Amino acid sequence: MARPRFPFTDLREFLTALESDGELKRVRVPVDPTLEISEIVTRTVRDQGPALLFERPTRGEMPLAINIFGTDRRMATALGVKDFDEIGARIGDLIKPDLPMGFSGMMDGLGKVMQLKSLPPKKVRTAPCQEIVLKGPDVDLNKLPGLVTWPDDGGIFHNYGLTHTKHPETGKRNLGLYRLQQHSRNTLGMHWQIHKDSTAHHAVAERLGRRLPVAIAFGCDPVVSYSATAPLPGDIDEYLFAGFLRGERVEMVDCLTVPLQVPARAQVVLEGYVEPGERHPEGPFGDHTGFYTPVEPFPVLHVEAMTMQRDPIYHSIITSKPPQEDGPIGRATERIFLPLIKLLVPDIVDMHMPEPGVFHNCLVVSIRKRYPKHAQKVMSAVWGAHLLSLTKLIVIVDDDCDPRDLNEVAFRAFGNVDYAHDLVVTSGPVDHLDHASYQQFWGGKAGVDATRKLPSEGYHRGWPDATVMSPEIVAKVTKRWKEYGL
Ligand SMILES: [Mn+2]
Repeated sequence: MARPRFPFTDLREFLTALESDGELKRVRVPVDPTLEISEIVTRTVRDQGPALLFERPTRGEMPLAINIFGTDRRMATALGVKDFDEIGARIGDLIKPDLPMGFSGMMDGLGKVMQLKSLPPKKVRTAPCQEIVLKGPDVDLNKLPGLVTWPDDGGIFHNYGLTHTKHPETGKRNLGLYRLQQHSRNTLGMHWQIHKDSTAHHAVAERLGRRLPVAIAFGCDPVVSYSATAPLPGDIDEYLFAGFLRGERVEMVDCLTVPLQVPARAQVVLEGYVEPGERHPEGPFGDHTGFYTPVEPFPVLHVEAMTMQRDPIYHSIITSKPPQEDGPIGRATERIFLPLIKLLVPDIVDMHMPEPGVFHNCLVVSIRKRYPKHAQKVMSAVWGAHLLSLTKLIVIVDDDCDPRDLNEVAFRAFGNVDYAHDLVVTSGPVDHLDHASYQQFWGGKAGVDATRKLPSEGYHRGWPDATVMSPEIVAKVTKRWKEYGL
């Protein structure tokens, strides 16, 4: 069989492509989804190893695919590019013509990109994801090989369930990725963190005193699975974004018991509702922060229907202290969204979230400094920008520093700073999962201005020149290198 090509129609095609690239290995012996798979995947990710298909998990009734995005190369294959910057450039080119400014500019810009390349989902009437239908008492989440990832986790979790909701008033759809704790054979904990789009939908439903319909899809085509993680502004449809990335429309089908649509070629779909006011303790769960997040009350999904393909494959992901599979996902997002962030903050030349910073803990930004306190202006802009606002530490460097070269960044951040002048300390919202802030949801933030300082900033000593060897000598030594006998 020929290797399937991008855009992949479903998870199975992507796995076939990975297998023919030598990027997928099958594990044929029985393996325990409680902890054993977690340890295997963590080691595999650390070694930049292949995607894994566990053919015989000892819980559930189907094989489990994992680590499918575990290297930058596989993530790029999933998105049909060699380099993530290709997508950023496509977005950048489309919005350049009329240079919108500011936050609304970015939203308009992104909206325009999506409309210019408008590839909305295509509705189909029959779908592989509904080949098998289980309703009411036949629903059993134990058919899925949900994982226990860490020894003190509160139970079984489903970590790659693509969650579909609609805003109860505007009808706008959201696709998001939230961990799901299996409370019983037909209920799940919805870990809707405070800053997330589905959380907002749920809040509106509760205000109206209405049930919120929810549909969760497991094992979608890799672009849709990636799009669920993308930090899109709340009113931008993830499926329009997925269509733009795929270059082809996503086929969707009506759910059987809720007024929502799901990808027709999903492997497994759960349909149900969240009752207003209902909460159940959720957690603990070992998250990507590298720590257990504490038990908190979260909404509960009552699953009323479970549909699936005839021979489904379940998809999941492991979260832990980096390196982990969300690293490549985050790096793709960083490159894809850079042109949009530049629209919002045009001063940014380049930026990078170092992996040990777990996304929100550290952002390095390079700028071409033009006026006094320019670095401080950029810090304020970042702290005001959509989900970047959750960033705790911002390091600003000059544009002759590559933000991905962490040794060079550290050299500047350690050496170019007078802490009485170049440190900004403030407070603001922090990630729901942040454990260091003294209270939940907000805390202290710092900005380090590691740029060269100007006389107009009160620095009158004359910034020293960096020691750089003259090019003639570099050339001479290169030429004579063998003569030295070194
Ligand atoms: Mn969204």
